[in-house]
Amino acid sequence: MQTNPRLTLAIQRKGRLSDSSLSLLARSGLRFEPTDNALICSAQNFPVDILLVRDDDIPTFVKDGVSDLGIVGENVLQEQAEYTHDFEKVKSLGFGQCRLSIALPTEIPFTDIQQLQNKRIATSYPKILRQFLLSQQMDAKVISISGSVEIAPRLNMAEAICDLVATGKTLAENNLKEVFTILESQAALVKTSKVLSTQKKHILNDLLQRLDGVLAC
Ligand code: PRT
Ligand code: ZN
Repeated sequence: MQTNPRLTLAIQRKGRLSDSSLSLLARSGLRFEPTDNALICSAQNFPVDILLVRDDDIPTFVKDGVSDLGIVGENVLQEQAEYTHDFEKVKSLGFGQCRLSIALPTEIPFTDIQQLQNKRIATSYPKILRQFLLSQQMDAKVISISGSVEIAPRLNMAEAICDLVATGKTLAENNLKEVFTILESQAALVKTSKVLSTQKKHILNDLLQRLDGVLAC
């Protein structure tokens, strides 16, 4: 017996992009009821299954074709850049805006990014930071930590940090100042590069039309 195909879309289960991702889908007319611990949730009125996962895993799911689509920050996509030929960015979605910036302790005067030459920079985005340093022909020691990067200068682990900034409140609270933006980011819809069946392509086109309608408002 042949079952009707359904598109899969991976979104962040719990975090900064979750509510806006669910809201975008709801405003696009999809009806679904995610429960607290559910990892998958089927739209009741549209052939889409929503996978609720950690944001860092979304590029892998989409790359492997486990999920046809994903909604994830461009910062995460870029950090996992080896996958770029395995998925296509369909569109930016206008939420989850932030920037990846270099920040210094407030008391350190900033003149030029070159002053970080041979210094230590703590970050959760080692790949993007290394690419940036290379583009500036700079050498600096990249200290890779997975969270609470803002604490590194106070612990004398690093002279600077490279982290996501939205309002700048967290930096200020930690006596840090933003001095240089490396990357502007927002949430994006990505699609697997694996070939979709004709039926799935139809579902995708329908979904994209709905999303475009909402995003145009
Ligand atoms: O559990 P999971 O792995 O899914 O979530 P996560 O903890 O890795 O990610 P999460 O929910 O923190 O962020 C998901 C995505 O939201 C990021 O990848 C970005 O694309 C986007 N985003 C937008 C942000 C921010 N704004 C943001 N402000 N991600 C993180 N922050 C953090 C930042 O790291 C810093 O600690 O918020 C702090 C700074 O915020 P401000 O407003 O004080 O400047
Ligand atoms: Zn994450």
